[in-house]
Amino acid sequence: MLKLYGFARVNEGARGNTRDLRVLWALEELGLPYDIVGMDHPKHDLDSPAYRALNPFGQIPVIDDDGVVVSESGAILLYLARKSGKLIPTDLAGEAQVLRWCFTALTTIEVPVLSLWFVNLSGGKGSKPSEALRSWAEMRLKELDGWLNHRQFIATDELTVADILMTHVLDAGTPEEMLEPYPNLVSYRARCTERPAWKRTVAAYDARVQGA
Ligand SMILES: N[C@@H](CCC(=O)N[C@@H](CS)C(=O)NCC(=O)O)C(=O)O
Repeated sequence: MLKLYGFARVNEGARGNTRDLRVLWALEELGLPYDIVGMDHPKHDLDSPAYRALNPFGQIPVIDDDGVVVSESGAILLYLARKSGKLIPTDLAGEAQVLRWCFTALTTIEVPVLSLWFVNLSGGKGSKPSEALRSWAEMRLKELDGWLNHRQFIATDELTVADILMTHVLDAGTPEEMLEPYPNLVSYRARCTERPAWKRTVAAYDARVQGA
């Protein structure tokens, strides 16, 4: 049985936004059976030698699929999609579009948005780096909004794993007021988060994962 290492307890600020949700959502869309190995972050479960052997960076998520160990949410989603032949086209050209937009979500969009969050969190608010980061993030969000004009999903005409990654970056990683000027981003995120699989994922996470 596929094992997913996800949070059982995590600090209250992160609860509800953690990247194991990307994998849980994909598993729910795919209908694959799995067991959750619940990790207690404040108790330093992620620092144990056993967990570091699975992920040298001591981060969530990781899967162990009968000995196939994969970390990195993007790599995990692509593995699950290719394994099940769903949420990704099987032809090379279609697959290339999904790869393209998975990388876009995790590099072109998540990097500036996450860096801005981190600088602000570390007390850099109002400082030059924060302003520069803010315009970098805004520029990318505006460009993404343009791409989503007249598109339902990011990579193809159907939901793919690229949408799960992009939606989670926009939902969990991007401050709400930064999305407001971009109607295509707001409606895209709503279209994806209204899916029953995402709602089931969030309900199960909220019931299981404790805040600290
Ligand atoms: N690039 C990684 C990032 C994983 C990551 O940042 N995980 C966070 C939770 S959302 C974590 O485990 N943080 C705990 C820590 O770094 O101590 C991915 O996409 O999987």
